[in-house]
Amino acid sequence: MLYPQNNLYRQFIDLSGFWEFRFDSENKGLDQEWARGFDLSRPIAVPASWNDQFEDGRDYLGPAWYQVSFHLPWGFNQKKLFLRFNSANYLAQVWLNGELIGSHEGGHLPFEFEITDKIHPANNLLVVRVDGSLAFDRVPPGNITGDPYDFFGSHSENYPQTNFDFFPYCGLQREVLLYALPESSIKDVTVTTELEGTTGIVIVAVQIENCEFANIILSLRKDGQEFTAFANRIEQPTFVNVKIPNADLWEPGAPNLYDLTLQLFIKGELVDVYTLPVGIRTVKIEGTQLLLNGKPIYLKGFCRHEDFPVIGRGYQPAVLAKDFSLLQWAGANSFRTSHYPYSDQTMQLADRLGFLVIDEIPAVGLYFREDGLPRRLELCQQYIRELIARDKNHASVIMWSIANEPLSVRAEAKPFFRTLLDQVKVLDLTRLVTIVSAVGVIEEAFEFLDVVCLNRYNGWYQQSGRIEEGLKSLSMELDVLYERFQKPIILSEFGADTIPGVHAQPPEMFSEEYQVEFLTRYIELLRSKPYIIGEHVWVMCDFKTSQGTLRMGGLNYKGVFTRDRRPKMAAHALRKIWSEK
Ligand code: GCB
Repeated sequence: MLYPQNNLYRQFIDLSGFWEFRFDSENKGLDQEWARGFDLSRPIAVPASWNDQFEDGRDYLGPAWYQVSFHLPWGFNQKKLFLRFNSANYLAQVWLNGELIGSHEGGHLPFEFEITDKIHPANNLLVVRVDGSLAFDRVPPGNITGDPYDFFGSHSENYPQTNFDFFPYCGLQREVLLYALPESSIKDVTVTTELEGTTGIVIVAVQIENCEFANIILSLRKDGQEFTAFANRIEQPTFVNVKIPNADLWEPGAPNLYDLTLQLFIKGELVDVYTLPVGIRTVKIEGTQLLLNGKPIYLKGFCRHEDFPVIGRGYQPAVLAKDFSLLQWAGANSFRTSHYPYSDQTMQLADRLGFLVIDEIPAVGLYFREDGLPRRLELCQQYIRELIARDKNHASVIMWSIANEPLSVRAEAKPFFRTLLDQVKVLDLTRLVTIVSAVGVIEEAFEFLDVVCLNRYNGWYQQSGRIEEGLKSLSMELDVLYERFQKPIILSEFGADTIPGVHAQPPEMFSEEYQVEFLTRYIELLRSKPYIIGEHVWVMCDFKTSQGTLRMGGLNYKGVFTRDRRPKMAAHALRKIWSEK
C-alpha cells in the first residue's frame, strides 16, 4: 500500500479542516438517512479525536456522523480516484454523494476506496459514520462481562470500561486524503535489503496495475551517486535487484537513506513515477544478541502513546516533531508503538531520524474465553495484513509485535498466536516477531518467537515502595525465563507513576525521586544480564486513560515527561545514562 504523493503523474489533496459533525446517541442516523446529508450539525476539527473538542463529548464513544463537501481539484480529471482514511476509530462507514462506498473496522490503520465512478466535478458530499463503542468481540475489547482480568487485577470498574489502559478516543484521528493515479500505475512496491560484505543489495518487488507489458526503470540516488536497473517483462510482482558497492548503511546515529525512484513506461511513454526513501540495513538475532548490520545493538528508549490535550489521539505534526526531538534529547535509539500502529508520519520520521521501532498491532487486552474468539483472531489477522502492507518499507521497523499483555494463560492462546506468527512469517521474513507479555514464564507462545518482551512493575504494583525487593524477584524471574526459552529478552515496560513537583527523601512512591531510583536501578539490573537486548521505559509522556482508583485525574502518570512534554527529574537521569552508554 503506497502512501499518496504529488508529482507529474499522481496527485493528492488533504481534506483536513473543519467538517460538520453530529452525535447520534439514539442511533437513528441510519434510519433517517443521514448518509445523504444531515442538519443540526456543529463544526469539528479533522483530524482529531472528537472527545476533547466538546464539553458534552468526552465519554461519548459513538456512533457519530461527519460530513464535508468538496470539489474535484484541477488536474484530477481523467484519472483513477481514491479516498484514503489514514485512520478512523473504531468502525467507519463511508458514503459519497449518498452511495455507500465501503466500511472498515479497527482504528489506527489506513483504508481506502476507489471512487472514480462515483465522484462529481463539483459539490461532492462525503459522509462518514464512526462508531467507537467498546464491545467484547472488538479488538481491542471493552465492556466485557465477568472479569477477564482477574489474573492481573480488575479494569472492570474503570470508566469508560476498556480492557486496556488508555482512553478510547474516537473519530477521524488522522487525515482523509483524496488522491489520483494514472490509468496504468505502480500499484505496490516492496523493498528488502541484504548485505554482502560492504555491498548493499536492494531487492525491489513491483506490482503494476492495469498493463500487461511495460518497462520499469529503477534508480537509487544519494549524494550525487546514482545506481540504476531495468526490468522489461512484467510479472506480478516484478523483481529488480540493485547492488550498491560500499553502501552507506542505515542505523541509529547514521540514518542514511537512498531515494528510490521507479518509472513506469508503456510503449516507450512514461506513465507513472513513484519515489520512496530506502534504508539499507539487516536485522537478525544471533545467540543472545540483536544484530543490526551484523553488529550488536542494545535498545534504549520508551513506549509511547499518541496522546495530547484537546486533540486526543489526533495527528498533530508539531507534537510529533516535539516528541522526536525529546527522544533525541534523551539519547533514546528506539521505541515501541504501544499499543497500536502510529501515524504514517511517525514511521517516516523514524526512518529519517534513525530510530528503531517495534511496530505493534492494536491487539491489547486480548483474552481467550471462547465468546467471540474466532472473530478476534480474524481481526488480528486483518490488522497484521494491514500493518505489514503499510509499514513493510520502513527501515526503522525491526520487529512486529502481535499483542500486548494478552491474558494467555488459557490453552487456546497457543494456537491463536501460532496462527498469527505463521501469518507474519509468510508476509515478512526479514524482520523479527514478538509478543509483549505480562505473564512471563507461563507464556507458552514464547517458544515461537524471535525475541521475548516482558513488562514488569516490581516495586510498583507488586512490592510497592520496595524497589530493592522487587528487583531481587525480577532478577530471578528473568534468569528462569531465559533458562526456559533461551531467547534474548527486552524489558519492554517498567515504570512508576510520578506526580511532577512531588518530592521525597528517602524516595517514596509518586515522588520524582522514586521514579529516578526505580528506573536507574532497573537499568543497572538489566545491563548486568547478557541476554537482555533492550530497555523500554513505560512511558515517554503522561497520558489520558479511563477513570479509576489507580488513575488520578484520568491520567497515567508514569511519563518521564508530563503530558505537555516537560521533563520530570527522571528524564534528566535517563539522558545521563543513555548518553553515556
Ligand atoms: C502495562 C500496560 C500499559 C499500562 C501500564 C501501567 O503493563 O501494558 O498499557 O499503561 O502497564 O501503567 O499500568
